[in-house]
Amino acid sequence: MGYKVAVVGATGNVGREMLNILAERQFPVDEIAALASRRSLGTEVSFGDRTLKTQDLDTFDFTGWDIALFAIGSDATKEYAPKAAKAGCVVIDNSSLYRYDPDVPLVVPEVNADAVMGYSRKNIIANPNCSTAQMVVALKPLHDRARIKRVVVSTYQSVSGSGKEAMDELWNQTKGIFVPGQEVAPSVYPKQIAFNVIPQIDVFLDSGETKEEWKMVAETKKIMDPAIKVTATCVRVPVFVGHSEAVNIEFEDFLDEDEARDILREAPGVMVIDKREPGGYVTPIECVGDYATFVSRIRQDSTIENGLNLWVVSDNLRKGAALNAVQIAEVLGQRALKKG
Ligand code: 2RA
Repeated sequence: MGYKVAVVGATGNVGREMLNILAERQFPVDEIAALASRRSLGTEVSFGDRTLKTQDLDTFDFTGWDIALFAIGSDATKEYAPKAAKAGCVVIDNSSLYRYDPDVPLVVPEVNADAVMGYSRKNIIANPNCSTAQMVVALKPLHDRARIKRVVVSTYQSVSGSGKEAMDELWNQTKGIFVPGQEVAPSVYPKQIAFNVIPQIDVFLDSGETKEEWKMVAETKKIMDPAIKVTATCVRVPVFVGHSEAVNIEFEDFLDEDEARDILREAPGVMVIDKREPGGYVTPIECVGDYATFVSRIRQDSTIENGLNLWVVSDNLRKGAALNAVQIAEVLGQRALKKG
């Protein structure tokens, strides 16, 4: 016996990946519903070798459904997630709406799987932001060994994190640069993204940091340890899929780079590719479609007493969103919503 699973926002980048990953990992599904807004109604999406027609989220009745994976914006989530949760369906939400709610667990299964059980407070579990998810997968095993005091992270985030329109903007702007008269002005982004980098992701806050940077701080604390200090600079780069991060870590205790490499090799969800030769590291193109968080360039930071540098790369639509949500559903199934 399996689960009745709804994917909300099934026509978006993340919703489609959720359906792919549920099928790939053979999540025990008895019934599947692909839900979308009225404007995408009837659009077909793939689920393994099946094709599903999207149904109207607005009129869908969640009664009797076990799990809903939400991949829509915060405003729509605010309207529909409480309806689903009230109907007894556990919501796993990819928006930022519930991430900082003390009554909603924020979960990365490799890091804090036990927190899933807090779902029962509101029938909602939050999925973290993509840039946080891959970072904490790499940080947790190192924190367990040497206690992290402070993290300085710079991100290089792909345009798929902003949705399909942003991917089109990068594609069309790139083509337009070579074809006179077909230049494409920035519309999703505040500046040209083709052949450029933009040091702004999400809105600016009064502190001067952007909301994406603030999310990395707040979410790392909630998922891993409130004592860890994080400072982030988040940058959009002209890459379609795959977020990269240069991470500098200061520990309480000394951690040798070779020991760190060994720890990361054994860590769940991590793949170490770290040869000190040209190309002996992972770039975003190589991580597309993969489940792992790749760690490369592991090396001592000799400017501080107990410091390490890492290069961390992952498929932002997978570990950063859809895969993490399906992994949460798997833990929920094993620990709480047992079937058959
Ligand atoms: C981004 N953080 O990459 C977003 C996606 N969740 O813009």
